[in-house]
Amino acid sequence: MVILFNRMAVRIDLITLFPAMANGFLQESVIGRAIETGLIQFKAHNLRDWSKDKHHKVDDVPYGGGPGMLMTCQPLFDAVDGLATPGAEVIYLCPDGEQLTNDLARELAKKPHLILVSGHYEGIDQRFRDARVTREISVGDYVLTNGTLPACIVVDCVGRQIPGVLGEENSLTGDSYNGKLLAFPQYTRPAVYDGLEVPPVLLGGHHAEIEKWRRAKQIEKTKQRRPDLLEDK
Ligand code: 4H7
Repeated sequence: MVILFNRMAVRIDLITLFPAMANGFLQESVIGRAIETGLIQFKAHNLRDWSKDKHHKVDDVPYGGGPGMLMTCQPLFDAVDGLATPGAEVIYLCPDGEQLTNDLARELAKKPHLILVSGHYEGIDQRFRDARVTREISVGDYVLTNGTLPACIVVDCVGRQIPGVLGEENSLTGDSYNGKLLAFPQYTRPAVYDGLEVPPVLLGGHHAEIEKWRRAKQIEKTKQRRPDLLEDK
């Protein structure tokens, strides 16, 4: 095993106000196993641990007014400067970032060190974004109360691209989007459940016919749901 996946483990640090949320999510499933075996070197850190304020404060009111609070510079700069290694990519999860895709996840899986920064309140001081953040990523066009779930989504999506993380039963080859088509419908035993039948072509064992059927279903579904994927770019 060790010889097969002979590469440096990817190190991922997460800076958040809710480390328990990330640990709960990432301890489960195949990513949890990869962290346990050291294929992914993951640690969630509490931003408050870097606050020099006597009450461990990490937020303040925005200059110019407006609703809500912003995360202040000091804990963020100290956290990142304390954790960073020379090749580290510092990623801020925010609704206005570049959209996460499998292609982006594959690119990030090649980096030696990712530092994920989860925002809370109304966001963070722009000076930290300008001075330390190397990449801003969004997990989709919707708003969440904080960036910790988006950060977990990045760890999951990047983690499964790291050689050795997925077992055979969870291979990358069937991914939708890889071939720019949505997935075909799948069925398992029994052949009839409560009167509901499996398409007969799948029961015949005729592999060329099965391939043809699956491809047709993929195209049909992609036309219906994601016609944008069929436009050549
Ligand atoms: C940065 C700036 C990511 C992070 C603002 C984060 C969605 C995504 C956050 C905010 C996120 C995504 C704070 C703006 C809460 C809205 C009510 C945290 N939401 N928020 N405000 N799509 N929220 O990746």
